[in-house]
Formats: sequence, structure tokens, C-alpha cells
Amino acid sequence: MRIFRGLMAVSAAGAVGSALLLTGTAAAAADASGAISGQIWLDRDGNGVFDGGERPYGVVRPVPITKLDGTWSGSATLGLDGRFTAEGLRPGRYLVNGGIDGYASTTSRVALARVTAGGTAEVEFGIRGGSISGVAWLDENEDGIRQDAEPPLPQQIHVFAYRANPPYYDGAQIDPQGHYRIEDLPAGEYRMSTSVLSGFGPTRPFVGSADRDSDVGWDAATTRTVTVEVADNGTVTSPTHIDAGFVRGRGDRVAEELTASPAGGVQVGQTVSFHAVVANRGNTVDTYQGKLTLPAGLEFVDATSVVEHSVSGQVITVGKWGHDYAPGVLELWVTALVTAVPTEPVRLEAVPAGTVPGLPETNVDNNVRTLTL
Ligand SMILES: [Ca+2]
Ligand SMILES: [Ca+2]
Ligand SMILES: [Ca+2]
Repeated sequence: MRIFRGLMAVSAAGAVGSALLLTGTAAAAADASGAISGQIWLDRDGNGVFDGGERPYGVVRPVPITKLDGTWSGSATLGLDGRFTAEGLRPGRYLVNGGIDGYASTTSRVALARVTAGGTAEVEFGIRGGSISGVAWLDENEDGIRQDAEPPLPQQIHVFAYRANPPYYDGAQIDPQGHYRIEDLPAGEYRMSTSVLSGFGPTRPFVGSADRDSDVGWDAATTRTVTVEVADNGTVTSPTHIDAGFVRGRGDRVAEELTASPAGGVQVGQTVSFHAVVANRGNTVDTYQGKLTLPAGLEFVDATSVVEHSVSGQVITVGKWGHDYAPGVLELWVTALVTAVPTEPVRLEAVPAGTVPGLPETNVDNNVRTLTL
């Protein structure tokens, strides 16, 4: 393939291009018109040449084209194949802008195309993003740190990078040695995640040195971002050692605390306040909820919590169905009115709460707590 750094080539060959979209103001006479055809590719090694292993930039978007004398401006539409074609152009010199935000240009960002009657001017643009790479490993001793003796994951999961603004999402599968590399990423701040591996969960993140820790956070609220930088001169900063540690999931859902104020001797007409705490004391994220059940004689008045809660009759549930909660606690505060002195205790239970089974429970004895008023 011929490559012209920064400048166009004139070719009479017909180009197979993407759909034409001209939004210019001055339509050219068809019998005296020419065309501009081109492509944008991801020049991974930044050498200005479309090498094997590199791929077209296949994102549908406009490619701005302006006639140098200022009499016409419009755009062609870049197709999924990374190609674009503008037809029906009056002969003359045009500027084509092949720059893409978030990527460095490894050829000139703007190319000059000379359109002749019946001809097609060919232009090419190399752009370069960064990469994020690392290893997914089994944190056998569960310390959050990757020791050399610890093995790669037993299955080939995917690792994903997500940029919120503007949205961009891509991922890569790990190889048998646990290594992955997500290529051609535009500049930005990325949050890392992985596909689910049944029976395993993420280890404690951000422990120890940067090249030994796990960079996949337990939840979106506390995870860190990984920055890909792309400079105008074509240099990119591609973070390495962005690793994902896993543990064999061990669950322990706990009804940890249940207190009332007043603590006992309640009277009809009185208001009682409850503080309930359930905990994930397992070694990784778990889908669970806490359920506080008020006995007959207590009428629900109000509830507050840090995470989502819901009320159904006498049962107040804290935690969102199907949500992965990091090791830690879910707290709930409930007030109730005494309409009759209860004969049954208040009951707090920590329960699995997902469409897939939660972590294997290692201690069922601490899942329920009761309180007699
Ligand atoms: Ca290249
Ligand atoms: Ca370890
Ligand atoms: Ca338990």
C-alpha cells in the first residue's frame, strides 16, 4: 500500500468507499467533477505505514472537507471499514481533516487533495491511541499482592476499559499466561473491569506497590482510573501492570448488629428506633441484602440507609437486588410505632440476593440475629 505522509496522491483508480454524504453548499456539475477517497487507520506503532496487525479506524463519523478557495465546505462519512469517499467535487484543491479527537496523528492531520475532472484523489491518515496492559492472576494467599509464584487465572476472561466522557469501551481476552492488552485506546481516564468468572471474585484492590497490586476495584464508587495520554507529537503513554487479581470466592454474610432504643419494656403508643447492620465478611464482592422483620405489634414508620432500601409490609430490606457489594457493611435505621406489645422478637437476616448464587456461605451460624423488646 502506498503511503503519503501528510500529502495526497492523485489517482484515477476508482475507489471503493463508504456511503457518500456531502453537505456542501455548491453542487458541482457532474460531468466536470472529481472525487476524494481515503481512509483512516490505527497506526499502532506510529510509523506512518499501514502495517500488518494494524486495523482501519472503523467508526462512523464525518470527515470535514474544505475547498481551499473557500467556495465549498462539507464532509464525507467515514464507514465501518475506515474508508470515506466524497464525489461530485469541482476540480480544485481541497483540505481534508483526518484528525480524530483523542488520537495522535502519525501522518499530517490535514491533507491537501487535488481533484481533477473524472479523477479520484486519494488521501490517508494514520492515527495512534494508547494501550492498557497487564496480567490477570490468582491471588492464592489473598493478600491483594501478586507474588511471582502465583499462577495465571485458570480461565480466559476478558478485561475491559471504560471511559465515561466521552463514552468509550473496549476489552481484550487474556492469553493462557494471563496477559492482556487493550489496544488503540483514545486518550482519557479509564475504569477497569473484568468478565465474571464463576466461583472466583476480585481480590482486594490497590494493595502494595503499583506493579504488584490489583487494579480492578471492588465497585465503581471506589475504583481508580487508569490514564492513557496521547500527545500531539504522536507519543502515547500506555499504562502497563494494570493487573486483575482474583480469589476463590469465600462468602460470609453476617447479621452483625441489631439494637433498639429504647432497648426494652416498650409501651403501646411509643416509638422505637432500630439500628441494623449486615456485613459481607467474605473475601470478595457478594450479592446480598439485609432483611429486618418487625413482629406483630410494631408498625413501620420510617427507614433510612446509605444504600438503597425498600419496605414491604413488616419487612424492610437494605441493599439492592443483584448488586455486588464489597466486603464491608450495609446499615439500616428504622423507626416503628408500638401498637401492641410484641410477643415475637425483631429479626435481622443477611441473605443472598442475586440471580446467580452468591458466594458459598462458610458460616451459616451468624446469618440471623434477633432482638426481644
Ligand atoms: Ca504502522
Ligand atoms: Ca498474593
Ligand atoms: Ca455467614
